[in-house]
Amino acid sequence: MKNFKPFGIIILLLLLANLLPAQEKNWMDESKQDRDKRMEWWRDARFGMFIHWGIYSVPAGVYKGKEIKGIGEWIMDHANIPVEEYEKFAKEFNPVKFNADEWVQIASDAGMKYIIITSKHHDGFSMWDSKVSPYNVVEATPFKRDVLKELSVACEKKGMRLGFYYSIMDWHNPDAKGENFAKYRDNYMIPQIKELLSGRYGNVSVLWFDGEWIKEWTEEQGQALYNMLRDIKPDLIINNRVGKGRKGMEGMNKGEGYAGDFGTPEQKIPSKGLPGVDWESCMTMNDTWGYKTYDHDWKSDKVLIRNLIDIASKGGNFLLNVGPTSEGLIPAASVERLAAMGNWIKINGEAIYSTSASPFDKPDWGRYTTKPGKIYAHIFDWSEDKILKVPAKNYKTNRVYLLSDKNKDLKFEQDGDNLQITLPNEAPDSIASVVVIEYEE
Ligand code: FHN
Repeated sequence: MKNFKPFGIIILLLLLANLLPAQEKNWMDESKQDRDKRMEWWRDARFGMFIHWGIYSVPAGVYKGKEIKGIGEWIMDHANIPVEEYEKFAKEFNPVKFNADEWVQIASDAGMKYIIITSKHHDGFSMWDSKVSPYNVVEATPFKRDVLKELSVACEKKGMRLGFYYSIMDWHNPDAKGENFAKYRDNYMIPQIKELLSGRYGNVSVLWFDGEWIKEWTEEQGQALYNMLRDIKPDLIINNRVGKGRKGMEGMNKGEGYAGDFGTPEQKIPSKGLPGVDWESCMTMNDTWGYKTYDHDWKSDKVLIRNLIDIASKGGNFLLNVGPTSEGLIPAASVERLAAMGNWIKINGEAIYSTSASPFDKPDWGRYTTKPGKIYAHIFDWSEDKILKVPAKNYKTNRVYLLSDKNKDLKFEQDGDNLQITLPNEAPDSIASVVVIEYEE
């Protein structure tokens, strides 16, 4: 053993260790503390903008002169448009009025704290400069601009969080259906998602999957993808549609064995929220996600503002959709409504951001949200007797006031189990007026 070299043996062992399968980290086992830290900005944000934008904004709900029933971004399917025909919309996609700074400004003025945009919807068209496929906004359109890149730069400037929607289902790639699915997954979908997380698109905060219901996609694949993505970007937040988490339940993760960080009720607000899990209701402003020229069924300011309050009172986030036109504009009807929401939030945002679900049952006259030391009563219907009763039994109340008039105290007295607050004669806001009850913790 004259030539015994411990150094050589260590190298040999290291080489052997490399041949063994690496112990993969299961990010779903994360501690509550780590999870709370990662989810903090998202929970505080409460309000985000969903953007459905793609080449479906060119037909905008009309094909061969006929108005096609259903949501705009599904036109390829609903009108049975063959792939080669549908591809032609790319050649007509030239949204010269697109201005990422303007979009981010609209979201910011509305009080939204994050944006989720479709990077690739079910039609398979990529809205960024993807090297995986030429079927993308830079190579296949006269526009030739990287939409996601421009938006990421604009978001970074404004401190707006950005996330990408990605459809697992893909009507364009022939391998995405049937026995070649693994080829699509490994050589197309995953490389594309890696591009999105490469750093070129800034600090991507959320990946928002969809189209997971296809039979080729399983919960196991979803969990593997979830772990792979968190390996790449540990602070990433991923919705439950990365796996089969929305099937039969809106919750996921922790205990239930489903991948994903938050539930995604669509076009609805769960009547009691989803206690114990993070969740986000996504909703359209009219009846379509992708732009349709003839959909004028807009929700009113009142419905939208009250939806935001209702969701916050149940501990959820509101992801409100806009469907920009093929010129690159967010429809005026959406911009007006977002501005109205922003005006309400400018006064009452304190009762939305960083709040938790109501500590009390839902009252007839409105909703509650809460924060340490504060209860916010969002009054929809101003009572005729101008008395607000809050079941604040074991609270030591210090002060009560309206968010619209913070310096003026409102009278209150404890009456048995109820705190009775004397309201002014007129509601300061006909949609929702917020009364703050400050108490000693
Ligand atoms: O089919 C899609 C639809 O087009 C839209 O993108 C919504 C948004 O949540 N998700 C799907 C259906 O669940």
